[in-house]
Amino acid sequence: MTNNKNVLTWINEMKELVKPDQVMWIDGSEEQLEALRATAVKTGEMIKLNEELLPGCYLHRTRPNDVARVEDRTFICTTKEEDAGPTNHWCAPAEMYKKLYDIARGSYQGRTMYVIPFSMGPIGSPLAKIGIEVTDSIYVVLNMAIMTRVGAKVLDTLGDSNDWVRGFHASCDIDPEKRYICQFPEDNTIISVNSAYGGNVLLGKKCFALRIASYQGWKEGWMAEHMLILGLENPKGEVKYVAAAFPSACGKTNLAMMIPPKYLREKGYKIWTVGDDIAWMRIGPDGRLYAINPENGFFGVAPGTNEKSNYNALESTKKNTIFTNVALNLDNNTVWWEGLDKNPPENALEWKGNPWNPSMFVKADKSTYAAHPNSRFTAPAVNCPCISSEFDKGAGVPISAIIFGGRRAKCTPLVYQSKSWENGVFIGSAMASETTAAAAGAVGVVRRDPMAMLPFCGYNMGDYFRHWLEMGEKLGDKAPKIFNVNWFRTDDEGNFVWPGFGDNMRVLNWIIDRCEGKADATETAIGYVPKPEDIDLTDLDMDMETLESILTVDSETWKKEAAEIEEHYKKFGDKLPAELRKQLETLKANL
Ligand code: OXD
Ligand code: MN
Repeated sequence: MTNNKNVLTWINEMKELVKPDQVMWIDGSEEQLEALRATAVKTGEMIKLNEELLPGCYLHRTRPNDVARVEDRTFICTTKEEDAGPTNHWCAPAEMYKKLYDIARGSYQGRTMYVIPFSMGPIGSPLAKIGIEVTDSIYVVLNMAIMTRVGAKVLDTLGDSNDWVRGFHASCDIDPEKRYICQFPEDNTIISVNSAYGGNVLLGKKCFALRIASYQGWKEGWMAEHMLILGLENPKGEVKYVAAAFPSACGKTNLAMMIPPKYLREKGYKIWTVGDDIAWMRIGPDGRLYAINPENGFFGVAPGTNEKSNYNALESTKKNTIFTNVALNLDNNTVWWEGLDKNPPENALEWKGNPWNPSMFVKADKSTYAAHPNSRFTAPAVNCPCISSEFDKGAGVPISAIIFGGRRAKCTPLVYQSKSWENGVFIGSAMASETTAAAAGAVGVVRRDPMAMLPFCGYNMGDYFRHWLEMGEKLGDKAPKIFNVNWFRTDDEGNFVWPGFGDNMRVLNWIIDRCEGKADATETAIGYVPKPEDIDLTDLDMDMETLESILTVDSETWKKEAAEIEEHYKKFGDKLPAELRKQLETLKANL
């Protein structure tokens, strides 16, 4: 499929190392993918679901010890430890290559080596990048064929160039003790061994599109961010785009595909989804910041997804989707997960494949759930009813606003605008979210997750902050405005005050109006906060006092917050840009 010498040399090296029985190049044709689906069904790797109710859909189960990303086994392997920084696990490249090659040596014997050429971003887009993943898993091939653009066209576009990312995956024995997810940013290389779970093995996603790409962006002057991208259309038909970063469990996919409240829909407001997880952003010819979604599908968390919480995501999963670790309804050969509807199947297999019925469910005990809490759907983006017409164009969309957010019961107001780009970078660098009962460990503990990139930044986070500041200098007055939102403020009884979901559109409208100089705000110590009357509450059962209660900035709470940020900053040492320290000092003085 290619004469590219660098590609052929590397594939040969990998072949010599793992000794497959045969090599299959993924050409992207439907015939080849269909044959692979048939093979996977035959071997039991995938279960074909009801063709009438879920056409083209399959169920896959991972090993019970292989159900999530493994941050403690994820490494950034740079020559100098300092370049990986204080927030990443580091190992010297030579040592890690040796360890991984020793683990993977000969491990494809009796198996097929699949070679997947893939493009992150529309093929040929000036913002896109190419990778080649080698794997011994059909599940990986079929997921990559949904999540990225794969096939011969990618190699045609690559030509003789050596600008591509090497991704090597070996399932080995799925041994958690020998599981490693390693990025070698200086070599454009990723190696993942002993896992078969999506986030660890779909190497285009977190490994390339965030860890490797963030490093490339630092070196090449662009940005790879853990952000959704959405377009907000007003009744005049004008679309404004925003990019938003949230840590996990804060509703990123829901916001990306939100349905506006009825009164706004009737006026003609619409939301268009460009991406739900990753944004690659570059300065365009007009000096503005343009973003593409490098992915081609959604790798979404299934539990909690339903017609109300996210109609568009659910619709996206109704055809040509791979489900992982959800329950199988044996009566009609469809899938189910907690929170899908109120009709759990009476006759089912839970995510591990054991018999299950609703009487076995104990809410407090996750081990009784039918679907794994991190069970997933891999759905083609084209299935999404609100996919943006810009999604596939490759030119990128101009970003008017960047939004940071987290889950904070008390501290952070519903929304506020930073005072400048620098101040916005400060806000992003101090971003935090409270742990929930959904995860093991103490509830309400604040975890700092700068720009939601803590597990995904492929280099020293101090340098990453500096890169953000430099991008702002280049963008000058064309820079997007930076905001922070918090949908999770609670009242004295601990109930969420803001309704969230589609009603978040009310906040987005204020954000867009601020970008256009059309909305008012009050200047506070932390930034510009809307006056209660600036947020449209039409048709919402909420009074001004209640709204005001989640817009307040309490000095005492924020003094504690500033002290915590100071502590958080200590780990970056000399790498912390002086501008950010100055921002912190200014905040303290303002308070
Ligand atoms: C994540 C994901 O873990 O998108 O952030 O899967
Ligand atoms: Mn993510």
